[in-house]
Amino acid sequence: MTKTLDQKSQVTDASSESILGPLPHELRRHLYYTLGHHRPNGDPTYYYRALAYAVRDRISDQWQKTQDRFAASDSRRVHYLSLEFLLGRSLNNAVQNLELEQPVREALQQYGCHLEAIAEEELDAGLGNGGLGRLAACFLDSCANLQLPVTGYGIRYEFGMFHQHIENGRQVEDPDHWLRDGNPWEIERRESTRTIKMYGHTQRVMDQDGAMRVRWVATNDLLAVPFDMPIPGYKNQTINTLRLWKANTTDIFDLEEFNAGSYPEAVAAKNTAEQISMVLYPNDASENGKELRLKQQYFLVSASLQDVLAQWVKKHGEDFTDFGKQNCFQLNDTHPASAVPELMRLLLDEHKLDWDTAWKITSECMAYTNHTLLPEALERWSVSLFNRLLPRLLEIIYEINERFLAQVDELYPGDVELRKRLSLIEEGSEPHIRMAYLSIVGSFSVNGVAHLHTELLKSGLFADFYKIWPKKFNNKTNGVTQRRWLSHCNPPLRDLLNETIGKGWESDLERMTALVPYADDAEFRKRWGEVKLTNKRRLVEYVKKHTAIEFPEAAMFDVQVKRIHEYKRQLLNVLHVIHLYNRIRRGDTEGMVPRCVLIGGKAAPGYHVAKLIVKLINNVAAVVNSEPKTQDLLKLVFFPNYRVSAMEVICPGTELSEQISTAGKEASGTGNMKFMMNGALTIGTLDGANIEIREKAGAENFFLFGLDAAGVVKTKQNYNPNAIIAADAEIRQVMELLEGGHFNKTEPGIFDLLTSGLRNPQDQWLTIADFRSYIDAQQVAADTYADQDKWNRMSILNAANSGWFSSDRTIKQYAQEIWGVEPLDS
Ligand code: HBZ
Repeated sequence: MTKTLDQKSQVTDASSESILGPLPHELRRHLYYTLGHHRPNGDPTYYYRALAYAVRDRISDQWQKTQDRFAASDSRRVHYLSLEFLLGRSLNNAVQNLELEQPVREALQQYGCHLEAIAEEELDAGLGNGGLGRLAACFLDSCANLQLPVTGYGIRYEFGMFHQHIENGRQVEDPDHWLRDGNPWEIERRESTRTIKMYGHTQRVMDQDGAMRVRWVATNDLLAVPFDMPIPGYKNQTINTLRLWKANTTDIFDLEEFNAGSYPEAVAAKNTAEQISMVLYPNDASENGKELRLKQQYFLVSASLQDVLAQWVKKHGEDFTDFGKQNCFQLNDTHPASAVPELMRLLLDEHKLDWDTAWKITSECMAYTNHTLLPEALERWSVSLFNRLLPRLLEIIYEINERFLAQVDELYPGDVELRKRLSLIEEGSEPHIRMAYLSIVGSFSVNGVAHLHTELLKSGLFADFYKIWPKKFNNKTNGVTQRRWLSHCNPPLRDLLNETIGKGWESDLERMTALVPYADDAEFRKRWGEVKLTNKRRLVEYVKKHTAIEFPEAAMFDVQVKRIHEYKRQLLNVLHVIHLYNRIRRGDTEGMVPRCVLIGGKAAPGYHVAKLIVKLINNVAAVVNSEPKTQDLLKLVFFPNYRVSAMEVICPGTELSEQISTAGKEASGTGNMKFMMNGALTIGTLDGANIEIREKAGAENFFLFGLDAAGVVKTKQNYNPNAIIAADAEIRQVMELLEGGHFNKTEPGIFDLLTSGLRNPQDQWLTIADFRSYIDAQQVAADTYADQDKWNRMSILNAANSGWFSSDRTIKQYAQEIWGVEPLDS
């Protein structure tokens, strides 16, 4: 029966001191009184929302306690600044981490609902593009798991990553209004609102203490309102915080306008301010230089730094002696790089420190992570834009640059070329600020995200800086959280692991090595295969629901899901599918292993070639899937609207993971790690973290192909794709099908841009150079698959050796080697 709220004795789970009733009661209460839904009609969205509130309530006490613990401690604190946090769904993660699965299932029973169906109602929090944003989310999870005092700071975009649907084979974007029905996971904290300045100009004035100080005046101000989201640790009573800022006007009523009778105009101004947190920029590998994007970056940075400083002042007053030792800001790529001049500004202009003191503090607490070597992704902001929007910051950047170049002069007197190369300002008709350089100069740590990537940074892109400050540079190979990416998304495998090696792997993935001996156990290999089959069946249903294509379950499930980009070479994958199709057509099917190829991912809306690749995949799929001869031998689908929650179904059912980027281009990759944990084998190049995956799994358990990074550089000097095509009959036939219009009979010429790119000696991605080697490696994979027992053995060894790729390991390294923070036990 319904119990009263203050019957403490009836609390059944985590929050023993709280005033909460039993979960079934709380679910009903939220359904009736929070949502006003007194006559449940079976609409699952209401159950989802009521359940989310009930679960959030259970988080609340522990959340407060964790924050109190952080505030009371003198430990160094970390602030992870990122323009993106690709969280996905929160409900199941919270239910599992808080050990609420049983009570939740029971509570839902009263309405005849299943947790799985209700969880499907939650919209993904898609506040990120891809790897970089998802990494930030995995990191927060691991920080909470390890009880580290780390807060995430980001933007509460009203519209997250666009939704993708396919029309006539082409990508169409739809807005992602994920907040439409409210967000039960957030709590607004109006009391911590901050004011952000933009535009205006600077003045030099004599302060009361006789010092000359700069004032940034005549600014256009706006407000940053924080919304906190809980980040629950795994069964450890720790709840960390992700603080997301929403932009607002300082005052709805601009008094002057109001008094002049322009009430509507005054209210309309609200729009301009709110635009700043309106939408996530959907580019994952290029900068577009838009003013609104710079506003977003500065908005996040200024609000977050002010927040941290306000908390500092509350505890220590205006004594900043230890601020740099007690705080660390981790910059997730250069997007929040204006944190360097902004912290300087706040310390100089607001807190009245002198330059040397302020600089010592700033460069003691900033750390920068680089995620790309691609030149088009390196951020540069035009000086004139910066000057207009953030005039005070530009002055500070100039001064940082002057002092830095003076240091360079001392080290390398008279080396004018070096001075030019290292300057934070790139000269030219339109001078630009090099944000990566600003980040390096302003930070005590610079890291890459996989071993190869860091080595390439040191020897290439940042070589001059590496020469000056070798100790600043370090590697932190990425990782992913095994809670979401194994335990929660793959219950059949979770159960088998628990039964076989015990439960500890969920917070210590290295324990997976206990599986190694089981690779030699025939009975276990069989069970391993059965688990995979269960997951494949789930994926079959999912694919059928979203594409109407039915994958035969006995086929090899071959998957490439990631953003669509030329360097990731989805095109190479398609060429291979065309090759298999061509073999089938000519009757060369002897010993052919049935294969289902799934490709998914979003193309940046302005990236024409990537969108054309999506179209090609869809067109090839249409032909392949309707050809009677391919029958159950070959299927291709483009999976629409790939996102975090889709990966949670795709990953467990995948057998072959495609990691086929041009060597030297993929900084790390993280999907590769999720697949490995779930027992997929990788076909891949020696790029990013693939190299480490192969080392850990053993070369014999990895399908390697293609040029390595050095080979790529060398091949480019004398690349002749046309000669390769001419000399290889199978490759030639693939090109003939493509160029003959076989996949675009009603739309002649539409793929010419792609085929001429493949044939171009200047093709940066060397697709044709790696094609033969790829075909051969795919054949080895197929031959291996034909021996299921052997395949299962290799699959077990991949999962068993995936411990290194837990983000817990990555975060321990950040904590020890960069941040200098220790766990704060509950
Ligand atoms: O970061 C990715 C890398 O491509 C991938 O190799 C790596 O594993 C991952 C995590 O370290 N980079 C991105 O995802 N980058 C972006 O999404 C991006 C977003 C906005 C930009 C530029 C890049 O303006």
